[in-house]
Amino acid sequence: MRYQGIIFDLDGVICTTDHYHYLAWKALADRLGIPFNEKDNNRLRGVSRMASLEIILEKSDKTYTQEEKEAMATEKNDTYRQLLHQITTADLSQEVKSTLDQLRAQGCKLAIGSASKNTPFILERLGLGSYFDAVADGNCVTHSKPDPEVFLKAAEMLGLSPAVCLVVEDAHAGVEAAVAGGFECAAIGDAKDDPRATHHLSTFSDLLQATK
Ligand code: B16
Ligand code: MG
Repeated sequence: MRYQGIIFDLDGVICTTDHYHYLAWKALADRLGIPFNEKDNNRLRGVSRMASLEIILEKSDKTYTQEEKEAMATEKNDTYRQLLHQITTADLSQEVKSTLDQLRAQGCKLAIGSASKNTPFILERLGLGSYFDAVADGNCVTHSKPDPEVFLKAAEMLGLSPAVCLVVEDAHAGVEAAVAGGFECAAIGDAKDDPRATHHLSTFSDLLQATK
């Protein structure tokens, strides 16, 4: 086994909550009269809630106070949390669960490294509430991706150095964070062709080959 630990991004890697993020930001943007489409949404991958809001407001001709921005972020999160209630254990794909189980059976420690403050709730909905050996998320970091803090925290929780861990990411900001932290990275989805990644996964189960 090439790695002792694997740190997974959540949104866009373990599950497809990225579409719910899009719907919730879209509802806010529509209300504010700001253009926002799926392509704009790709810029928000792996980016923290407040940083995402700043990106959306780039297309607004109004300026808002910090208080107004915080109210907007709360409005988006309330919509997002409502949508998250639709998630059930059926939203965890068989491919993802079986790949995780096989990696664990090979002796690999498994962790989450996500920017999302909703990570515990999402893992619970997916039936993965106590599955991972460590969970580092938006609640325990002060710097968001592309800063490596969340992955360094996850590695520390696993008791492993970055050199023996692999990070799996769907966001360019996440690939950048992994490399900055001294991790090798497997890129999937939107970030699949990122040249900074060591492995380029067409599908989640390609990890079994990449980690051999
Ligand atoms: P929340 P990840 C990230 O999750 C999402 O990709 C990003 O779109 C979101 O803004 C961020 O979490 C914060 O999420 O508002 O739930 O705290 O990809 O790092 O798992
Ligand atoms: Mg992601």
